[in-house]
Amino acid sequence: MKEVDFIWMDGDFVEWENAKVHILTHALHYGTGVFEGIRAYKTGDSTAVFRLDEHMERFINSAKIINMELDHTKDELIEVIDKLIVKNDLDSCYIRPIAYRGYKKMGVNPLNNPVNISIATWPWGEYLGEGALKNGIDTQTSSWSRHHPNIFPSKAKATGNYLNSVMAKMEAIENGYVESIMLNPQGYVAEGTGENLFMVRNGELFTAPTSDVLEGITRKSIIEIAKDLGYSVKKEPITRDQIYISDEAFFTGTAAEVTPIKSVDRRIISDGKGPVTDEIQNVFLKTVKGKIDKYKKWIHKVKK
Ligand code: PPE
Repeated sequence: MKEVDFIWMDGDFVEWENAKVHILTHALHYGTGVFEGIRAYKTGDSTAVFRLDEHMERFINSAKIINMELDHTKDELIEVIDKLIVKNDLDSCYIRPIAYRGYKKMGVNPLNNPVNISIATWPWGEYLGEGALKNGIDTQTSSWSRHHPNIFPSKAKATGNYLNSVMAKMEAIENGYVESIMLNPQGYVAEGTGENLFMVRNGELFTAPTSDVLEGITRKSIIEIAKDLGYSVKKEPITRDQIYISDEAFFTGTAAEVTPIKSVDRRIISDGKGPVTDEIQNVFLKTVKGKIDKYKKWIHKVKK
């Protein structure tokens, strides 16, 4: 990965190579952390962070779900992000806030351990491989199911939840695919290991209801963009074979942006990128760079 100069840890800007934690950090053993993934894009003379407020809102909500009280407010954390981008001299980057139960006591009970917090930034290119945005990717249906909501707090972007994604991701790669599509415990399509999913059939868009998936901020943006473009968007259970016979399908996420799905379980979906995906990807990539007036409300300009 591309290293930069500083990572912010519990109030201090620490040099990248010194941003370390104790081996008995609670979160390392028990998955007791929450994180966010945010992207900043270069726009003309400044840096634009996409939907920063919503990401930090979700961060705080994730912490609430797993019973962690943060000793920094949303506004304080936003100020840190501004400073960190400037200090690291970045004009486009990925931003990773993480809050976690730190070192004090061992054992499952986290309540006596401190809550630590850190923010890192680094340049991050195409998440699903070079050319993925243009050419699309090959996917499989995972043999691992997505979370049942009463097994994991699936609305929290919690570190522990991600072992499920890690298993499905490794399975995809070992089988020669780029990404897995995960089904919910009832067998309906939920999401990718780090993305939400849309399919297009007969000019209409479909995506899983939020009950089954992470409430993706890109997903929400795409729904608004698609509706503004005149498409109907249905949030309803989708079966894997509906995707096999869809006209187009694509993943959305902060890291993945809008990545076309070329095939699922070796059924070709579209020859790379269909026209609807193309149109939506185009508008999205302009939106995040602050080039569309209507969506400038989603842009936070970094204060230098
Ligand atoms: N589902 C999952 C499981 C998920 O992890 C993400 C984001 C999304 C949907 C899309 O959410 P949003 O970014 O708000 O549109 N995954 C993040 C982490 C990726 C990683 O490998 O780390 C991301 O895209 O930043």
